[in-house]
Amino acid sequence: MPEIKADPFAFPLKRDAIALVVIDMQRDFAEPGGFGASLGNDVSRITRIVPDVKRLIEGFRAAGLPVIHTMECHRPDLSDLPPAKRNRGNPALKIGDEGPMGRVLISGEPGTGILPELAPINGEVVIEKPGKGAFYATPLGEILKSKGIEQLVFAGVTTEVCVQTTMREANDRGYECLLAEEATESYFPEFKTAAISMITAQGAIVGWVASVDAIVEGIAHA
Ligand code: TIU
Repeated sequence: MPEIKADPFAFPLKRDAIALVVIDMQRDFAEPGGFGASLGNDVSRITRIVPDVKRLIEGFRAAGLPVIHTMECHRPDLSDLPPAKRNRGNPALKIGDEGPMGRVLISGEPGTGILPELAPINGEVVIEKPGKGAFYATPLGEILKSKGIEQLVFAGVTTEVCVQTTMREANDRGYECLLAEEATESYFPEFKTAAISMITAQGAIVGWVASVDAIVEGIAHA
């Protein structure tokens, strides 16, 4: 079986059953005036990974493998937004409020959209998710099943919140999970480091981590 050089040990690649999941590379997390900034975060940390995420996406497209995008967002009537989530963190702009990029994290608003450099192309699945995890209250599980996917590569933001939550959900559902190290980021560098340690500890208890180069090379040459 082909392998991808990874931590804590080589990732056993199933070339016909792997997909990329790009988590929440949305303007609301990466641009001033969005949700991430309203929570008091330095969003420039997020924009810096865009070239690496792009390289990974292009590697999957070139290999003819599925790319799935997620967006954290809610219905305009807020019926899928628990008050406990709306009120959490006391942000300057709450989810659903009118901000400089439209209503914060609401489906269809400009700020909720994926960064233009990383925009989905025709045929790629886009999952709108009301939670931090991409399996909760979404069709992701059924879509992966219908495509015969058994392994998932993860990129996107933030490493310890939506990426780690989704990796844990996927791991419990039987998927082998591989995180692309330079293609994920946190507002807190120490949280990214800690999340990667938690994921890969105890013999890859949640999953593996590898460089973008190792992943792109692995899927290209398998
Ligand atoms: N996508 C995602 O991670 N949503 C968050 O709210 N993350 C934070 O780190 N705030």
